[in-house]
Amino acid sequence: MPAASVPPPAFDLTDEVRSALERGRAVVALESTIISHGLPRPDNLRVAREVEAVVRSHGAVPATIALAHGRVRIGLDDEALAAIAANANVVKAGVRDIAPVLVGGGYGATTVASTAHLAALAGITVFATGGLGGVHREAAKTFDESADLITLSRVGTTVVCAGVKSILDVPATLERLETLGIGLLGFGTDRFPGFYLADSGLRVEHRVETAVEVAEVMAARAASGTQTSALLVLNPVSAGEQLDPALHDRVLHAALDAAAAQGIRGKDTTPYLLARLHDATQGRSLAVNTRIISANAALAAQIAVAAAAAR
Ligand code: PSU
Ligand code: MN
Repeated sequence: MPAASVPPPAFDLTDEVRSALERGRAVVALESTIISHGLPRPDNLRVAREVEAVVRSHGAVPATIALAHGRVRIGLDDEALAAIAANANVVKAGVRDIAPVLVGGGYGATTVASTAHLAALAGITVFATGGLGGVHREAAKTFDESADLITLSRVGTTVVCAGVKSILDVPATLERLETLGIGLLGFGTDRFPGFYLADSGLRVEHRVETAVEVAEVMAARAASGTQTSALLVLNPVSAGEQLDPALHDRVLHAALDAAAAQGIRGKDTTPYLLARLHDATQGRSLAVNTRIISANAALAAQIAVAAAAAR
């Protein structure tokens, strides 16, 4: 569906994104928390630019989403992208943070949740990221469950990801995805991907092989009125490119212990753990993370092109 609705008044779409949406062309939403909080400087700016280039090279228009100077920006120019990447004061903005950050007038980087929310309002149906937030380990005690999950139960966006971050309790997250009615499609796999790892050890029921099949499922969701919650397209890193599982387990446990010892909590938890992993693996987890994001951006662009052709 092209943008049937007019975006709310605080939205600024770039001319390129607006024109693509008006013509029913392929657009891919991209989040900005991954740039500001998920990846270390200065690699983050390079990756953000590369991911936009990957989307373009597959025939779609990238729309990186962020908050800047009181406006919701759908599509960023290079100046805004560089500011989000360089500025240490950028707020990690979930859905509930959007309004206060707009009033504050500074920069806000949107998470999976707030990006999916804003993309849907702008009329963008396909979104690419690395790994989703979910249920944290020890959540039974801390109640730490990412707001990504509840938001994805409320918007019909198709989200291409490598599963949920492996720092989480993956089986518990899968149960919550089922409860919340969030759709899962394995892309060329029957296994739920493990973010840095090709396989989390869990199964996915539905599998597709091509972007055209994903577009068919999107159309069937619209036709059956089941587009009220998100569709996750699960795109695993290959076994050859994954982080060594033994290394992954070792550094993750050290990072979890360090987070507990330092009393890290709330929305600082995920950026802290990712940064510890990037340090402890001498950048190997960063390389895998970067590869995941690029591969997901490429697939999201192909899906957006197939969905646009089907309209
Ligand atoms: N995936 C990544 N890197 C990230 C994130 C996801 O590869 O930095 C971010 C996303 O923005 C996601 C957020 O929405 O982490 C989840 O944070 P929390 O667990 O605090 O909800
Ligand atoms: Mn949390």
